[in-house]
Amino acid sequence: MSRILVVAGTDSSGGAGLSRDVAMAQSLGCSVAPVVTAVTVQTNSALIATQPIPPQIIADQVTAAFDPAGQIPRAIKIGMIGTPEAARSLAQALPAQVPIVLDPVLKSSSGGDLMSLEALTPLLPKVTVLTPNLEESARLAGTCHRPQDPPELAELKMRAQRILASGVAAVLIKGGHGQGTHSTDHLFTADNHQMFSAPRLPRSKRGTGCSLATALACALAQGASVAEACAQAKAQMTLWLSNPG
Ligand code: PXL
Repeated sequence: MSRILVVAGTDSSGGAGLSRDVAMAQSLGCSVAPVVTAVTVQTNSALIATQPIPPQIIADQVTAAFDPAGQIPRAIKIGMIGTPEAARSLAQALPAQVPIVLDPVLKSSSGGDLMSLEALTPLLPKVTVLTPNLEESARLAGTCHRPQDPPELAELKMRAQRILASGVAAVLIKGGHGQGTHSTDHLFTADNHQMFSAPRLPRSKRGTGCSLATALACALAQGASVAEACAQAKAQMTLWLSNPG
């Protein structure tokens, strides 16, 4: 069984965050080394409180997870980081050779801010795949987000170029919050663009972003290329969203 490292906040409602990541990884045959960055108090409709974990404790959890006497994680998924200090501490503690999927969760799906753009900056040059939704891609690229007016391909390319300039190796801009009969994710690297499309389902679930990034990390840990991992994770999300519950 492959193992992944999951760096995330907890969500007391169970709808998103670390417990969602663990459930998805286990359903895909991966075990998890969990690194807690923050405890959040949430219901499905509100973010009530956030308590960050001290940066040194975050770094120590990472170091312990890579103890050579244990099973070494083959990929890393990062969700809520919390503070810029936590991000700097993580940037130092994370090993260089293990692929990293970073979901830039700026807002909670229950409402409220989870972290600032500033908290991401130290980690971006280490990231293998960054997975923003449309709104996050606009914020990362410093442009406007208009939910009623989904971006054209040229706009997505411009956002991807700006995001790639921050040092990430690839960016997957997710189309789940867009419009149209299909939900299309766009994978950009410095010299390539690929699309992953699936029929848009008539329902949404909290924790979809967490689950997709975790499914990507599991596929990378199991030896898939970045493009194969995006295709597998998209198929997995369609299955997951089709199931009630
Ligand atoms: O789905 C993004 C996410 C990540 N981490 C925590 C969250 C959420 C969304 O609500 O609460 C802790």
